[in-house]
Amino acid sequence: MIRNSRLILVLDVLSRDRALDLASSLRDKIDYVKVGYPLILAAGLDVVGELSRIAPVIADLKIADIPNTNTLISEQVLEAGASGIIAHAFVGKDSLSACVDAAREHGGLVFAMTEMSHPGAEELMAPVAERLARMATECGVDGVVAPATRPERIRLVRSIVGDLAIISPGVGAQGGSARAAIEAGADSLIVGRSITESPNPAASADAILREIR
Ligand code: NUP
Repeated sequence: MIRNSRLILVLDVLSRDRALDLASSLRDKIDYVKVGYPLILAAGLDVVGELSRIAPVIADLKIADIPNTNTLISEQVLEAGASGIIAHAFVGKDSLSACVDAAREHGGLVFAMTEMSHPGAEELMAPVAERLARMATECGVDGVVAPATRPERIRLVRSIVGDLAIISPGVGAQGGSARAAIEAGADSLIVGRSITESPNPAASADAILREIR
């Protein structure tokens, strides 16, 4: 269970060695690392297994396909060593449930995307985010992803998902405040560039941890 965890380190870097170095040097400050297409495409799926020996891995492939394809994608990353996966909710209950089923078979967690953190998400995702959060809850996900760039939306999502985990990207590089996101109801912050592109990643991670503790 992710609740009470606080920092998920985003490894959107294109080098396996850099990813492993960052994870190793920050392992005492973080609860999970999150990898997505940039690192997996650049370094190969094996990087998931390598990282999982340092910290639990959330695979952020924003899985969004028909149920059968969602099952195949989920199985690939879970078998490679991921402890959690992120899937889009907008594709529907059957597709999201396929990810939940695959995760259950592998002892992994599923986080559903409700509303993304970038400005463009306000156009089409925000108007349906409450429905997506409700549907995700009905599918039995472990948590949802909600935007630290819009804390009021985290508060709204919290009122819908009850005790499920809320993990929030958008802190720092995208303009969101770590403290505001936690105060609005986020359990964990997903943070990348403001740590990984800092001249002193450890100090930047510490600064975020101080802000939320
Ligand atoms: O809504 C979302 N916003 C977002 O930034 C959902 C995501 N999964 N992400 C991811 O979080 C994004 O793809 C990136 O990997 C990370 C944020 O990184 P950064 O802005 O802290 O560098």
